Amino acid sequence: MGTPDLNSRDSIILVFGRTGSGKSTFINNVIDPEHEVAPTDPGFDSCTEQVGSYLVPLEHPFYQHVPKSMRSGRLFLVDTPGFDAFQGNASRAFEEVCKMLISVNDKGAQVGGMVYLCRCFPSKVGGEHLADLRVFREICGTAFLQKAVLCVTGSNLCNRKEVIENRLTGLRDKYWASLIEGGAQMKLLENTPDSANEVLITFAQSAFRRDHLPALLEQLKHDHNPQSTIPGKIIRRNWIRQLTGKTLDYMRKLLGLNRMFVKSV
Ligand SMILES: Nc1nc2c(ncn2[C@@H]2O[C@H](COP(=O)(O)OP(=O)(O)OP(=O)(O)O)[C@@H](O)[C@H]2O)c(=O)[nH]1
Ligand SMILES: [Mg+2]
Repeated sequence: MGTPDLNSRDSIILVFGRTGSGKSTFINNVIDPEHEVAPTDPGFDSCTEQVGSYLVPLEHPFYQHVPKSMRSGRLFLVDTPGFDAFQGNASRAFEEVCKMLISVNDKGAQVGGMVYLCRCFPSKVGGEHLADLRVFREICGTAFLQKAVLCVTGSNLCNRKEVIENRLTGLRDKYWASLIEGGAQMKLLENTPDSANEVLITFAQSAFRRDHLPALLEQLKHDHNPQSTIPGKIIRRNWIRQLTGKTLDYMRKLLGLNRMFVKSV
């Protein structure tokens, strides 16, 4: 698993989102709903630990929607680990994504689009969510937003329509507003093949068109070092912030224990 064997007619769509947002589930629903080609997990820990690419089968209805002149290429979906997932390894996951982008570019293939998944019901939209969104924004840049689809997953966890509407409005009008103004589309993604295929077909007209490059790839073309790119720097900064927070927590606990020990002697 890793970078697919691409030729210049092929295209990839990258799937991003925080851990547990449903990236691998989306890919399974498109590629093969009967078999779990991309591993998923309902537990608390992050599941996907490496970037993986999956060929959308050539008999998939997606290709029928691609303009005839571009229909000779193949489409791959790229599953990514959530950049929030493994603290220390977030930079490693990002490096893998960069390596794949460089290889796609070297082979003359296309980055046909990006999907960003977000759960409808995070407890609150906190700092980590915003940091993740910022990384996605920087990966896309401005022009490439036209090839981005923002998806809300997990809406079936609530059966009150007005609550779901309220969450969607919050994302549309506040947190995702600038991305949508820039050209990104927003979709409700259910955990079904029909819904996943509908999202995929959104890309049919543009996935093989040679127009915009993601901002991250533009940066990598000048400097292959992922850590020199803007999203690379943000991921690293977030990791240092998390590590500092954890160290401080640990020291606080240690000091608390020491006080208890002093009191008891
Ligand atoms: N209710 C509900 N559950 C979902 C949905 N999408 C995914 N899930 C469940 O959420 C869990 C996590 O989904 P994954 O597809 O593994 O999430 P991921 O984004 O790939 O997670 P990482 O690999 O850890 O980054 C699985 O148990 C899925 O069955 C959805 O739309 N609705
Ligand atoms: Mg996964």
